[in-house]
Amino acid sequence: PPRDRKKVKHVKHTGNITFDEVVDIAKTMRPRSMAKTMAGTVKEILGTAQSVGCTVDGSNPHDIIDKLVIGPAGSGKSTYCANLQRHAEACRRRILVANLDPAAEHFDYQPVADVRDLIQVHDAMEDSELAFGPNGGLVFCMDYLAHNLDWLDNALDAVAEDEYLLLDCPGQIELYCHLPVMRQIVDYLQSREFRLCSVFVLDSQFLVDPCKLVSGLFAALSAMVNLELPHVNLLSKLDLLSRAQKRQLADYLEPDLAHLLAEHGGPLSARYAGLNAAVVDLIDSYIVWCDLCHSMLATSSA
Ligand SMILES: Nc1nc2c(ncn2[C@@H]2O[C@H](COP(=O)(O)OP(=O)(O)OP(=O)(O)O)[C@@H](O)[C@H]2O)c(=O)[nH]1
Ligand SMILES: [Mg+2]
Repeated sequence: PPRDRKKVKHVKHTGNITFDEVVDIAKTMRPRSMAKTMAGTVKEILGTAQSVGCTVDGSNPHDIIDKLVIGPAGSGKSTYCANLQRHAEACRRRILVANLDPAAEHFDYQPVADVRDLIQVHDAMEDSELAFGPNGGLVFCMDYLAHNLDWLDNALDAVAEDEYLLLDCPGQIELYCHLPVMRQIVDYLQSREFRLCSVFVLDSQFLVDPCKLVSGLFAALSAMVNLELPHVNLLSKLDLLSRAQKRQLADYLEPDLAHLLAEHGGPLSARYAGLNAAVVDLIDSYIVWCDLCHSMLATSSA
C-alpha cells in the first residue's frame, strides 16, 4: 500500500519515558494496533521502547510484568490468576502465580510460592493467646508476613528476572485502602526489583447501580492512592449479568457520573447533590475512562 508519510529516521529520544506516557501513546496507537485489548497495545509500546533501548520510569520495559491481584472478597482474584495461568499454558507461555492469601482454602493454579507455608489464618485463630477471629486473624497474618519478608524473598527465588508473576492477594479491602501492611510488602518487592502493577478486580454485579459504582470506584481509587502502583481496574463475572444488565453496563463504562447519580441515585440524591458533585469531581480527576474499560468488557469474563 502507498505510504502516507515519510519514515522519520534517527529520531532522538532521551532514553527514558514514564509509564503514563506509555499509556498515552498506547491510546493514540490503539486504532492501528493489532492487539485485541488495550493491555496488549500497552505491551506493544513497551516492546517498542525495549527495542529502541528506552527505559520506562527508569526500568527495563520488560520488567513491568508482575501483577498484584487485589480487590474485595470473592470478587474473582484467584479465578483470574488461575485462568490467566491456564491461558498462558495454552499459548505455550509461562505465568507464575504466588498465593499471598493466608486464608485461602482452595485455588485452581499451581503456586510457585504459598504464604500458608509461613502462616495460615487458622494459626492466628486457634492459638489460645492470640484467639483472633477470621478478619483480625488475616490482618495479623499479613502483618506477620510483612515482618518476615525474607521468607517471601526466598520463596520467590525461583522466579527468574524476566518471568511473568501474579501475586494473588487476600480479599480484605482494609489491607489496600488504609492499613500499611500491603504497602510495606509492595515497597519491599519493589526494592527487590519486582516491577509491579496492581490489578483491582471488581465484581461487575456491583457496578450496574450508580451508588455501588461510586463505592466500588472509591475503593479502587483508595487502593491506587495507597499503593502508588500503575493500576488497572478489571471487571469480573460479566457472564453472570443478564442481557439487560450487559446493555446497561456499557453506559457505566464511560459514565456521566453526575447524571447517573441524579437520575438513578435514589430518593436522597437531590438532598446530597452537593456531596455527589464533589465525589464525582474527585473520581473524574483520578480515573481515566478509556478503551481499557471496553477491553475489559470484552475479555475479563471467566
Ligand atoms: N460465573 C463466574 N464466576 C466467577 C468468576 N470469577 C470468579 N467466580 C466465582 O466467584 C467465586 C469467588 O471467586 P474467587 O476467585 O475465589 O474470588 P477471590 O477474589 O479470590 O476471593 P477471596 O480470595 O476469598 O477474596 C468462586 O465461586 C468463583 O468460581 C466469573 O468471571 N464468572
Ligand atoms: Mg482468592
